[in-house]
Amino acid sequence: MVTSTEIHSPLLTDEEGLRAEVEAIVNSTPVTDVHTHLFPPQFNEHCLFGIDELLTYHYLTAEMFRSAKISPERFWQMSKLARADFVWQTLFVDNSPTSEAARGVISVLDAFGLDTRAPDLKEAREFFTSRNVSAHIEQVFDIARISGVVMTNDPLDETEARFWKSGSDLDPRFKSSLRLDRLLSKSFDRAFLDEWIERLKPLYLAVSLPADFKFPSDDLRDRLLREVVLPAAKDHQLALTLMIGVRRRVNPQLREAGDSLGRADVTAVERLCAQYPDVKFLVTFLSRENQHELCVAARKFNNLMPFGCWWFLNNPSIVSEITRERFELLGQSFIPQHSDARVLEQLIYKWKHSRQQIADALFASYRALLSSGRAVTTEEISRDVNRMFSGNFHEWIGAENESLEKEPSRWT
Ligand code: FIX
Ligand code: ZN
Repeated sequence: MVTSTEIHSPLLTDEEGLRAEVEAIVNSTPVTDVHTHLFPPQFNEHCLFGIDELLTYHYLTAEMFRSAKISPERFWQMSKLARADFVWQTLFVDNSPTSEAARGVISVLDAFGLDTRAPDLKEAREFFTSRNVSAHIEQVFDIARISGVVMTNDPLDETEARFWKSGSDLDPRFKSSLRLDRLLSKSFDRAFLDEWIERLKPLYLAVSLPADFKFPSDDLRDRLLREVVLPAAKDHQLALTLMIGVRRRVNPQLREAGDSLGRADVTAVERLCAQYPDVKFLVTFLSRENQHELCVAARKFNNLMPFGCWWFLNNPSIVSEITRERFELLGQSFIPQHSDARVLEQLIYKWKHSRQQIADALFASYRALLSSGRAVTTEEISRDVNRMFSGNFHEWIGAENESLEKEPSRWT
């Protein structure tokens, strides 16, 4: 029987009406993009946008080598514009762009009314170079319905360090996160980390870890995590983001397109969560095989927040599977997606495509609930989507009690 003790809006008992409502809410709710590699113009060469950057994205480089007869040496000798032309010719003219990354470029061109079957890049180049960067960022955020993006900030990067040390104000649409990968491969002390936390005011600390990551372990990274990073996370009340399962440069000739993945050991995360109950962990795994174990670990530790369908998992069929699995095991206590965008306009396609899968999976959950005897209301759908698209993250970064309209201190 369909009942409700407190009805604010009508119960959605008709499947077609329910589907329409879920799609409308998922498509219009602003999202906080919790992990990207985007930067505002103040970061000079790190601020990437436009068709040449879109086409030379490492996802597409890897795919191009499968369809063109060109050696990596020759490809890397070409200028960026020539590489973009080559990728367009190979993947979009000589072949149909059906891969997720290639279809993504089509979604971007379509969003701006550009010719998706163009024989060359003339029109697209003219369009993107004519844009005012700040207005363009605004428009992209608007189309993708993004309320803010979190950057990946490496204190050892010279361009970044120049910006942070200049004391300039950060573009408020971009938030910082302190990335520890390079630091953890060297050595650093607590004073150094505290200084960078003070400078960046990051929303969280983050590290990507290899598929063979173990905790505990007998190495420098383990010592630094235990002695420096985890105590700092606790003292500053900063969540620690773990992105686990990457195998870097399995084919070094492909450069940044040469990274792969491996199945990792989820018990390492369970031990971290158990030993550091005062630290909140945001965790994603790169291997599809780890996803179910991650959900089960999250059921055991409420300081663990699964997030995103990372990199090789960001394909509609896999996003659909993982999201449904998470609904079934975790309710709405997870962050369904992040974009990992490196090029501004990727926000458009990554979020458009993800929202489609999230809406389908959420509709399927509510339909199952309906068939068990409980209907949902529009208000409840909005509450659930808001929780997943921003609430869970704001809780993890300690901003959950502050109204976003009032621009909370850490979030702004
Ligand atoms: O380590 C990371 O943050 C990864 O997301 C990147 O290194 C990777 O190259 C990427 O862009 C995946 O989407
Ligand atoms: Zn990333």
